[in-house]
Amino acid sequence: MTALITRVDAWEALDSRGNPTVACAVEVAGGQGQAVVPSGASTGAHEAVELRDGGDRYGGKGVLGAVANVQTVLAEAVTGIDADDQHAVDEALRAADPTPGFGQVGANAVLAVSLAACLAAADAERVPLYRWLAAGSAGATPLLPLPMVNILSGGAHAGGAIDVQDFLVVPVGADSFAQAVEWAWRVRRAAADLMDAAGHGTALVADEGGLAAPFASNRAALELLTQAIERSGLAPGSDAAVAIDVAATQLVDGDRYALASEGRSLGADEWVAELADWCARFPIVSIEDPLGEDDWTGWATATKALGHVQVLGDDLFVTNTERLARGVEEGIANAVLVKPNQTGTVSGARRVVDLAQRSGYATVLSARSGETEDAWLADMAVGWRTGQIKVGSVMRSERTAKWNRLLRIEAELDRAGGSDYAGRGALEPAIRLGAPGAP
Ligand code: 2PG
Ligand code: MG
Repeated sequence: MTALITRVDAWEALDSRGNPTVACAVEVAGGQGQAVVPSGASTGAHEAVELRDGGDRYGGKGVLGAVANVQTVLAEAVTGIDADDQHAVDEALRAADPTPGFGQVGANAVLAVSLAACLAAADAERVPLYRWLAAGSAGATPLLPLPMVNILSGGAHAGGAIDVQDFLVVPVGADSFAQAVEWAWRVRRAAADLMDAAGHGTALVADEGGLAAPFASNRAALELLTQAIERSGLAPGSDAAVAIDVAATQLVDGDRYALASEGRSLGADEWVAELADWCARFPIVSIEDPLGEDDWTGWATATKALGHVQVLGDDLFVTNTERLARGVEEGIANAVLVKPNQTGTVSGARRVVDLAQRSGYATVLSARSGETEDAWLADMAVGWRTGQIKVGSVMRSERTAKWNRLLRIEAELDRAGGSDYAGRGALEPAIRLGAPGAP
């Protein structure tokens, strides 16, 4: 079948932080798709360009320019193209703006069209999006991802309450996605109880729905999360483990890393030694962005010292094949965070997943701190078999939209004969790769 693009429309919408963002609808022969793009706060310098208007409107964050670019140059570029061929759609978008990171028209404009076209193609084929996305790889069957769920927030998502940005629970011992969500919920509730008992407020939540408090130290937050796992009746490490996103680009202070909440500043080696000590004391299975986005030397040291756990590159790789290829070549990190808006097209994100999977790097598909009510990210994780997903907390509708979609997919597949859940196995490639003595 063909699904020729007949109409492209765009408008300015709001994301979960209340900032303007680009929304787009694409009509094809026999179907339609609509998408709203997310936006980060702890963004990497090497991400594709987010075009904002400046001026007074919405404090300079308006996206009417990006919307106009969709309505004119991008609509013209893709009209008449077969949306069944995502590569052709994304090539046309690229031809309309060949600058790096879509600097002219804005990657926010480009991603809105790329996603809406993908959704329209699936709609025209009358298949769920995850099946449509899986169809791109020979023999790929849907795989429910292991979730990483935000419990405590700091950094740019919580007014700097603490330095490390995300403290997450990973229900590694759960047998299904639904059980993993219930376990994460239990840990979240236990963490709130412990924080209430310690006199920290829990009514207000951070950008991704995480709890936030001015803990005495980053270690104190790790201690609380580990206690919350125990208090939930789960075994720390085997049932539920811990992941952190340091988002260390935000901590860079010259050639040092500043822990403002602890009043300390550490050199890269000292900082990596501290992280290794955390790994020895707490059931940590994954560390994202332990070093800054351009500190390749520090990253090499970190991979050697911490490579027995998942070492995950977000601001380092920015969903960019060239940067990931350099990481693979130099043995830096062992996993990649994939955020479609860091690269601008569905195909661009897919290429990064493919390169990672070919290279033995684990993949974690991720939402942004500024999210939308869309759920396509859930289908992408299942269809592309990313194995892991990070969406934020188990509350706030922009987060639950993704969890709820995954719960529905699992239930549907179970009714149809059985679902496949990545579970504990999702973390194993990274752990094997990084194990001392591994090739
Ligand atoms: C991250 C994301 C999501 P942001 O750093 O991984 O937690 O945050 O969207 O602000 O970059
Ligand atoms: Mg990150």
